[in-house]
Amino acid sequence: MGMFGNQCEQAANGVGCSISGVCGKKPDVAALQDLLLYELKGISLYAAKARELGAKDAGIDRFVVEGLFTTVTNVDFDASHIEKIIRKGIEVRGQAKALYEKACSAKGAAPAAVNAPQATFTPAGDLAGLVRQGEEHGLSTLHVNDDIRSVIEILTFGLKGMAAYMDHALILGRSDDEVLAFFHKALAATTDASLGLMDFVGLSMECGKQNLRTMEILNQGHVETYGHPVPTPVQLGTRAGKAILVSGHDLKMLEELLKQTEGKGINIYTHGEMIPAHAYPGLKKYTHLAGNFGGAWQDQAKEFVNFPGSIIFNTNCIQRPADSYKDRLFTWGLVQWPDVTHIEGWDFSAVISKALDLPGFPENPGQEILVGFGHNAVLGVADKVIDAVKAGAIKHFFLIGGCDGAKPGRNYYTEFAEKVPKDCVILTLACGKYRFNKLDFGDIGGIPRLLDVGQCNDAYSAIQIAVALAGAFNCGVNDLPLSFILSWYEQKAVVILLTLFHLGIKNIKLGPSLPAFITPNVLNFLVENFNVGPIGNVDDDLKAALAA
Ligand code: SF3
Repeated sequence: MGMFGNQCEQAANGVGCSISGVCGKKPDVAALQDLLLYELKGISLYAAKARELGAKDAGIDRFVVEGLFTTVTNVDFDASHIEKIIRKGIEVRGQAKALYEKACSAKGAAPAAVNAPQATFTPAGDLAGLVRQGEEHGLSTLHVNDDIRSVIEILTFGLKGMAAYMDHALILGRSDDEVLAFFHKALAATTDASLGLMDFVGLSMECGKQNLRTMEILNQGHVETYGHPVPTPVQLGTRAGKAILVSGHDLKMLEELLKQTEGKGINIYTHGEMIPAHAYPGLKKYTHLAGNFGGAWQDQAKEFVNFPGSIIFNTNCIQRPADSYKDRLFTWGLVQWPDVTHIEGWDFSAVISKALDLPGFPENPGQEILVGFGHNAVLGVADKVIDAVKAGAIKHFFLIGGCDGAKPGRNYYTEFAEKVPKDCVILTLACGKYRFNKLDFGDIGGIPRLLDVGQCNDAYSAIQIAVALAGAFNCGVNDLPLSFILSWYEQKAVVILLTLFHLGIKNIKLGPSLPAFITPNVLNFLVENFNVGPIGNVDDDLKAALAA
């Protein structure tokens, strides 16, 4: 059996999954996701040409964005659902072709032939046939050079990550034409045998740029809908009453659930990447947004057993559910798991009635932790921060963040945070923060030493903080006393890295292991241009960062 998965950090033995995904993905689902990606390229071949002629279609754009997000790690594990998407995709490809042809005829030009097999393939009539097609088209044979293939994978995974953020933005009614055009241009480029290594390097850097814009519109969507996050204590204990747990990244879904549960005696708890929700004025005004339950995504199977209410995932990262809680688990949006009830649309009554049937929690208050240090909050006390740096009270900033995961090497991040000297501030974001966000770091002259910037997409906010600090000190971001200690897991982390590279940010330490899809030559390129390096020993890495 061949390799079918190497796109995330848990790829077996740091190379690739073969028999079954370490994430729980079965070979048939992996093959169908590959076929969906193959089909999306066919759609984008037409959509890119149509856009060159000024023609676009929001439905086609959205299908490609959602299709890409569907193939991100820990999103959709349901073969029959992916089959439905593929069959719909053939209709969408026809619409994209018609759009292109209509645009040509409006200009009085003859449409160019689109002969790439992605634009012409016919899906098999049954699921087994689709799986076989997916296996055939999983690994592109267009380029034989391993380095080119490696950069194409970086670009593809970057596009998948960016699609996740664009999907959230679209749900909030935000969009950007240039970003949508780039999805098509870049997907189409992966089918072009005439392009070489540096073309794909350029496209990968452009992907980083387009993702910065995507995170910006998502940030605008959040802030304009729910207000700027404000520093807010989050309760880790429980409140007496029925309970629903929300996991994922989507704030709009949480808001709808909060509205529909008002006055019903149900408390809503956040899980994983939903914890920053507590800091948004438009969400924290709901008094039944009670607290946060559990840690990062990889602990869900052991923690959800103890959640006495219903549980809903609105984006990744879902894992194989244990039988003990499968019947009270729901999915929404693009997340799907076979035999787990999926909520279509915005009616959460099934989740609510399940929660009402379950015992709920007793009153049991616990620790509180602070969230809500987005750029608006941090820059609101910028004068204090700058004075503290000038006076020598703050010596260095560490951005310790990214995705969490199950590998034992991830203790590095806990140990690193613990060993950061007392005159340094830690910025954190994404689910990697659960490695240390319950520790007491104290403060420096009233400025907390641990500042939780938010979700992974709030890397945008962290970048704004870094840029503002650089402006205040009249230097570049690379000249600031700031070190990036990042953990990666899936494709959203890949695109954030591309964004940091696009911004020219150097000296990033990355772990717990380097991506399986990066060849030694491509790694050398990244080292030479960005001095990116693997995490090593905490004491040595800390010493080197403080000496820089
Ligand atoms: Fe975490 Fe899945 Fe990446 Fe959003 S939630 S950072 S792994």
